[in-house]
Amino acid sequence: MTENLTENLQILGTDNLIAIANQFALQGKIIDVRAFGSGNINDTFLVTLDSSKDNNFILQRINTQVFRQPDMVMNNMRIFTEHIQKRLQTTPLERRWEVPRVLLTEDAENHLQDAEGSFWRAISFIKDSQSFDVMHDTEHAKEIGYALGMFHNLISDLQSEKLADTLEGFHITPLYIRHYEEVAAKASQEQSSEVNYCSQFVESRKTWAHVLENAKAEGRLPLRLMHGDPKINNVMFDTATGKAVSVIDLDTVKPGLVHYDIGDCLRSGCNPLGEETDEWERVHFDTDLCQGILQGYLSVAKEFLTENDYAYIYDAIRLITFELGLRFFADYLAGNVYFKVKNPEHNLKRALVQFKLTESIESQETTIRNIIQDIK
Ligand code: GN1
Ligand code: MG
Repeated sequence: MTENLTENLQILGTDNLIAIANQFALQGKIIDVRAFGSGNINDTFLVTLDSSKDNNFILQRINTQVFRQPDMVMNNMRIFTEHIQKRLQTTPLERRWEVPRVLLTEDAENHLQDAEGSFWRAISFIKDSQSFDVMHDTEHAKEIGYALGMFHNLISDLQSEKLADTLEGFHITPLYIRHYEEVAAKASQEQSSEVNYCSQFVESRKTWAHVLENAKAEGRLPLRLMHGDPKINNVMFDTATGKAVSVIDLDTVKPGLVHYDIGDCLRSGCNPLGEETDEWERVHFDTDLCQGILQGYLSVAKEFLTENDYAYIYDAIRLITFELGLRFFADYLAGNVYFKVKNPEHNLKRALVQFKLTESIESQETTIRNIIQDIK
């Protein structure tokens, strides 16, 4: 997404960005602002200061078309980061683990609104850390799993009602199906073989797509707090030790199912070509990486998982992969209104990647179920 981000930087202007960043209470002078990361929703920048301590922070413009009540997002963030900080103080871990902090403005506000009405906020940068878009090996996979497990563990004793629902319908697959049906009925795109493949792919899995929502409604899966977006580049690794040290991108931490997270982490982590690959026909789900992530996850999550939770892990992996394909495909049909794109076909390509990955998961169902059975 680098071109997209550079474009944003040009539109917003470095001087404007510096002026906005300067309104946060800073310890030093700004020496650089640059587009950062590969997010599909918000605009993210890395700000560098001339100070010797904490010389970087993250400046973000929240996409208020998606997060319609950004105040609620910030309020949630304050509640769960305080909870986690307290837990870490009372029961320190034996390894480095950090939680991003919300940085306040000079007026002690957790965000600011610019003249155009854009919503800006600043978040601390996890020092000496980096993230990766694709998985390296099973050690890396175990660390990603550990990070998600640790994140779930640290919020598992915070009541889910304490956090607001900041993005209604997020990960509720039947609602994405309904939205897809609405946009497909109006869509005017050419019926290419790729579009037909996607339509048929969705059509043949529509009834099954209720699997997690049914389990939730029937009380087999409890509502818990979740991260909402634990893709692999949202896990930060210590640059010296190579160990996971933080989970970032906390906008979607809210009540939901931990299964959405497990599914999302595996669909993102076990696709060695990455979700932005052009070679969608070669996409596959790597079961060794799957085993690594689940091992790392269960090393910290065993305490709070029930027998039913294990029973739905396979469905979660398959469903969240399918769901992201469905979300990309529907957005393509709707004219690319939700996810940022580099070209008009971008969301169609992304959908094909996720559907190929879903097929690969389906063809390895027995292996994946055996992995879950063996390590639980
Ligand atoms: C979006 O913006 P980003 O990249 O953090 C999306 C996730 C998707 C992801 C796919 C709020 O996250 O659900 O899994 O793209 N976030 C939202 O890359 O819709
Ligand atoms: Mg995100």
